Amino acid sequence: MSYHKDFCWLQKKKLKNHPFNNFIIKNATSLHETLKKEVAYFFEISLVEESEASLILEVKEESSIHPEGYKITAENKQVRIISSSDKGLLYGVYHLIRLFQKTKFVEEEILSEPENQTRMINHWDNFDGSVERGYAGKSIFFEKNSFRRDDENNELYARLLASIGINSLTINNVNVHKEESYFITDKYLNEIAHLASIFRKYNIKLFLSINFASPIEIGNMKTADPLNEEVQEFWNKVTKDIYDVIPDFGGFVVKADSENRPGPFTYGRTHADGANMLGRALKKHDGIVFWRCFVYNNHQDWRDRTTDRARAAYDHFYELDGEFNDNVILQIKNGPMDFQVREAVSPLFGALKETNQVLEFQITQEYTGQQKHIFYLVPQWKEVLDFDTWMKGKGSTVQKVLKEYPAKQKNNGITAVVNVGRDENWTGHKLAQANLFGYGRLIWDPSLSSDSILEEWMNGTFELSSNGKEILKSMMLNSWDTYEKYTSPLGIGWMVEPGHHYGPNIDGYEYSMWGTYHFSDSKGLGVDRTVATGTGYTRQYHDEVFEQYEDVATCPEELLLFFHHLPYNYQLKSGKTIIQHIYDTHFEGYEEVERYQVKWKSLKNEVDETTYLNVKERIKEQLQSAREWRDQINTYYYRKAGIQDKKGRTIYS
Ligand code: GCW
Repeated sequence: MSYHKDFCWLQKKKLKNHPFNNFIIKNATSLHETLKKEVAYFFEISLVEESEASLILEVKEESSIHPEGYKITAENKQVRIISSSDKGLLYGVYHLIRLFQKTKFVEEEILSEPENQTRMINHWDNFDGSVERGYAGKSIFFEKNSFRRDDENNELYARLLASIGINSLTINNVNVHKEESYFITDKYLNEIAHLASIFRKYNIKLFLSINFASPIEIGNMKTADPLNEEVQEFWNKVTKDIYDVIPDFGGFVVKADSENRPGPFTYGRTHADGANMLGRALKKHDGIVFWRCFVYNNHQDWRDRTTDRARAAYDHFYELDGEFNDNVILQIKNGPMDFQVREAVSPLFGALKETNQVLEFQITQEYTGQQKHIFYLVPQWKEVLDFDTWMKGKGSTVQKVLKEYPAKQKNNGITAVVNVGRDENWTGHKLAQANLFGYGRLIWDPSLSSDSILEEWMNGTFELSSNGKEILKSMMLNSWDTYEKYTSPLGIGWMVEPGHHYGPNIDGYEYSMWGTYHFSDSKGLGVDRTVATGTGYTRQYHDEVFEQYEDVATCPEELLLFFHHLPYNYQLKSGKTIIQHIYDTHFEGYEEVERYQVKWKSLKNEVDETTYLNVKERIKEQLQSAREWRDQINTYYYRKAGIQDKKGRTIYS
C-alpha cells in the first residue's frame, strides 16, 4: 500500500498562530469523534469539559441555521461554532482552519450556509484500476478487479472532500462494465459498506453508478424493461439488500441510452419510465436516482447537416418535464456538447420547471489540457452559474434556477467528474489541486470570486510571498484564456485527437459519427445553429437569449462560431477579421505559455522542490503542445483560406 503524502490544502503547518488552548464539543452525536479528531489534530489542543474553553463547538437544534451551515462568533476570548446539526459544525471547523491559514484572523461574525444541497463528486474509476479520462494515475479505490482497501488514504480523501463541503460521492464509472455490475450484490456489498463507513465519518454519502441492464447482466433475466413487474421486483430486492448493509446509502447514478449503454429505449420506453422504476425501488429507503441527460445520437452521418448534437439533451428531456418522480434528479452537463473549452450553457437549465436537477461539471481536464496544461477551471464554472437563462425574466441565473425549480426540490445541486488518482499529489499536476478545491468552495458559495478561492487555496497549500502569490495568480487566472487562444477559436471546439482527446487534430472528428464538426472549407467555418438558416438549436433558449444568439451581430464573440458559420474575412468588434484573429490568438497563446516558464522559475525558492519540478516539467510539455496547436491550426487555416498573416509571422504552408 502506498499512502499519499500530500495533504493538499489541509496542511497543518500552514496554520498561523491561533489563540486556542483547549476546546469543548456540546451536543454533537454522529460526528462527535470526527470533530474531536480534526480539532485536536489541526490546532493541537485537547478536549476539555469546562465551559470556559477557548473554542466551543455547539449543536443547537432549535437554531434556524441550515443543518449544514454554521455560525462562527468571537467574543470574550472565546470562539464559537454553532450549527443546528453536527454536519454544520464539521464545515465550520474547516472554515476556521481556512481563517488561520490566512495571515491574520479577523474577529467578525460569520454565517455560512450552502447554496446547493447536493454537492457531489463522481469518479469514473473502473474496477481494474484504470480511470476513464483520468490523468493522475490509477484509481485510488480499485486494482485488478478488487478493492484496494487503502483506508488511510481513503480517509485522507474523505477529509479533503469534507473540507470543501462535498456531501455525496460515487466511486465507480458511469460506464458500468460487467464486473462492476455486481457492486450492488452480495459479492461486493461488504466492501462498498466498508468504504461507506469511512466516508460517513465526514458526512459524505456513498452512491453507486449502476448498469441499467443489470436484470439481464447479473439477474439472469431476459429483459430489463422498466415496465416489467419482475424487473421492478429485481430492483426492489437489490435496493433492499443494499440498505440492509448500508442504511444511509445515497442511491444510484445512471448513464442510460448514451454512448452505447443500455437504457429504456431498447424497450420503447421513455427515460421517465426508466428513471421512475429505480426511483420507486429507492423511495422507501429515502434513496435518490441521478439520471444523466447526456443522451445523443453517436452514430450520426457527417453528411447530414440538419442533425445537431447540441440539441439532443433538450430534445430528449424537455417534453418529459413533470413526469419524473420526486426522488429522481436529472443530471445535466453544463454545456450541450461535452465539457469543451468554450461552449454555450445547456438550454435545459431554465427550461425544466417541474424536474429536480443537478448540474454536472468536469474537474478532470479531458478537453482542457489533461492536467499537463495549466487550466484553472473556476472562472469557467462561474460563467455557467451566472449565465442568465431569462426563465423568469432578467436575473434568472443557472444558480437561481437550480435553487428554485421545481418548487419543492430538496436535492438540487451540482456534481462533477473528479480529477484525482493515485499520483503522490493526487491530481498529477500540482496546480490542478486548485480545481478540486475550487469546485467545492464555489458550489458551496457561488458568490465567491475566482480570485478569492484561488487565494484560499494558495494559503492552505503554499507559503508564498505576496509577490509570489501575484505571480501564481496571474498564471492561473488567465489560464483559460491562454488555453483557449492556442486551441480552438471562437467557440468551435473538438479539434482534438480522437479517442484520447489530447493535442490537435483539426479534422480528427470532422468525418466521424460523433456529431462534432466545424465545417471548415475554403470560404469559412463554424456551425450554423440558427433558426433562420441552421439547425434551429438557438430556439431552445428563452426569447432574449435566443435573439442574442440568433443574430450574428449580437452573438457574444467567444461563441460566434458555435452558433454561426462565417467567412474568414468576417470582421470582429476588434476590427480584425476572423482569420487574423485565429493567427493572432494562436501566436499570443503560445507566447503566454513561454512566459509561464519564466514566471514559474521565479517561484523556485518559494515552493518545495517536488512541486517546483512537477510544474516545471508540465509547463515544458504544455509549451511543446501549444506549439503544435499553434502551428497546426494556423497552417490548416492558411491552407484552407489562402490568406496571409498581416504581421508576416511564420506560418508553415
Ligand atoms: O466526455 C465524454 C467522455 C466519455 C464519458 C462520457 C460521459 C464516461 O469522453 O469518456 O464516459 O463523456 O460523460 O458519459
